[in-house]
Amino acid sequence: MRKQDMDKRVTISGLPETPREFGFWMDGGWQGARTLYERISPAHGVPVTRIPVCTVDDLNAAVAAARRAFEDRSWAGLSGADRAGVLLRAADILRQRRDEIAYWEVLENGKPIAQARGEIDHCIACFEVGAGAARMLHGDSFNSLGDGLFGMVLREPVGVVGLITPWNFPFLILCERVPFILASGCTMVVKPSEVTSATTLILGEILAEAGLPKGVYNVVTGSGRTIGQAMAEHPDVDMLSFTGSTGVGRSVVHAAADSNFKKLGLELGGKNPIVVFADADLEDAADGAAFGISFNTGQCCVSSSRLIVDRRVADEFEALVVAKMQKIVVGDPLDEATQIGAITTDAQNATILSYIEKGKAEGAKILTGGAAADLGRGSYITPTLFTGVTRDMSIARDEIFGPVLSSFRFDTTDEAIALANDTVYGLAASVWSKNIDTALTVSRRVRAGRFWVNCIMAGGPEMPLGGFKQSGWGREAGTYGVEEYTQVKSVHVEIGKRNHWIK
Ligand code: TXE
Repeated sequence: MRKQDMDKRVTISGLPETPREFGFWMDGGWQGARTLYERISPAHGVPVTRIPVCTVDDLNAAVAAARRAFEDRSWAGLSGADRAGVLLRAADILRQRRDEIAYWEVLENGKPIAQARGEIDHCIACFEVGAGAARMLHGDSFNSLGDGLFGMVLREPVGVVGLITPWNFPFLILCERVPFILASGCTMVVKPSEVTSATTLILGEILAEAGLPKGVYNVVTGSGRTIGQAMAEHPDVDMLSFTGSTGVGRSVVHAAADSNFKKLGLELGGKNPIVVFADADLEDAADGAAFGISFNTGQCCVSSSRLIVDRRVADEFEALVVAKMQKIVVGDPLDEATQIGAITTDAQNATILSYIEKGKAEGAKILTGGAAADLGRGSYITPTLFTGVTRDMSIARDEIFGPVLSSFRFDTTDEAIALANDTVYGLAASVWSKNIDTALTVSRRVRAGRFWVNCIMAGGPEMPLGGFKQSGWGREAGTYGVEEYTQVKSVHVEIGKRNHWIK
């Protein structure tokens, strides 16, 4: 059976009888691979997908396809309106295939099905916003250079983009980038995480059906160490967008420097503060704090993992957070009622548990959680709140990437801001206060790329995302995201007769 036919026949409830087998996606079609990697559902312990282990030759072929598609102008040469048309058709197809894509996200990642569907809705919005941005992309002009000279600033697509994505939001992080890269006129090769590749591959089929010319979107699956590294070193990749760990981000920077100085976009780790003042609506803030660290089992780059709370209400507030955390439904991600599902990989599970042990050993006190939840199969960790955390502890400094919240106390606004900024990261932050002066002061002085006032993880793809400090370079999504994948060219036009240099 052809893979395309298999797509139409998947059941989207219960566990698959046999793992779904994929090819990799190149030049507008499925490609066979010699070796396959079998992904086991982290929640259910059964094989769910079989994904190609591509070779560096496969990568080279995909980059060549993306290069051909860029140079032949089949995409970059279209009007913004035509590019928008493809993106809008893709949004429609995503709407039709929403449940199917959500299902494979659940099986490979372990996230709850209801959450996964919500993420696909966000992805649809990304394509719609990308379509608008494609039509509105424009440069600038300088009518101020005198009567004899006119200046234009053109925005041109960077060229062939490499995109390396992680496993925590396989489809959402992909869709926060792909429509904006496409809107710019670039072509691309994607390398998803080896453990969550299915939906990135499915997107190839969707984009082809939407009318994307062949070679514009290619997916090469396999390990970071081989395919990811080769992509970062590739001399014919013009730009690389990497989302993942700070350590690999650093190696990608070296690889870019040692190859062709490719332009880089980096979204790396975070240790994001949530600052709660005594005048906040404490019930709302407690819900926000419990949600901010537990959503996606804390495996979010923007998880609010440091609670910085006004000492006057700290005991009361921590008790509210504990009550909220204890009500969170931890369970099988295919169950509609589940709020947090399985930890995505064994390695991540071990990392989170080791940080819980470090927190205890360093003298912090657990108010709730702090243990694995035994559901018979899969790895689950209950939402955890540590109090009595000091700045030097590893649970205060390191990105844990799990449902583990560390609580600190402050007496003054300046102290709260200093605590919030006491991290090498700067991805996101949140402040809770009903005092506009306080909320604005904290928003302006905390160094983070995304900020939420009396809310958390709110927003849409219209708004840019990205980090300050060691959380990364550049911005994704919205018009800022499209511009990131362009470079500007200054065009100078002389008007009238030249004033000769040689008289
Ligand atoms: O990330 P990796 P891992 C953080 C989080 C987590 C830690 C480790 O703290 O605990 O990173 O997760 C590809 N050259 N974040 O090990 O390895 C890899 O195949 C090029 C935060 O899974 O960075 C995958 O596609 N690419 C983060 C992607 O990089 C390489 C999301 C991310 O994997 C490569 C994920 C190499 N040498 C983890 N090695 C966020 N910002 O949201 C691996 N990759």
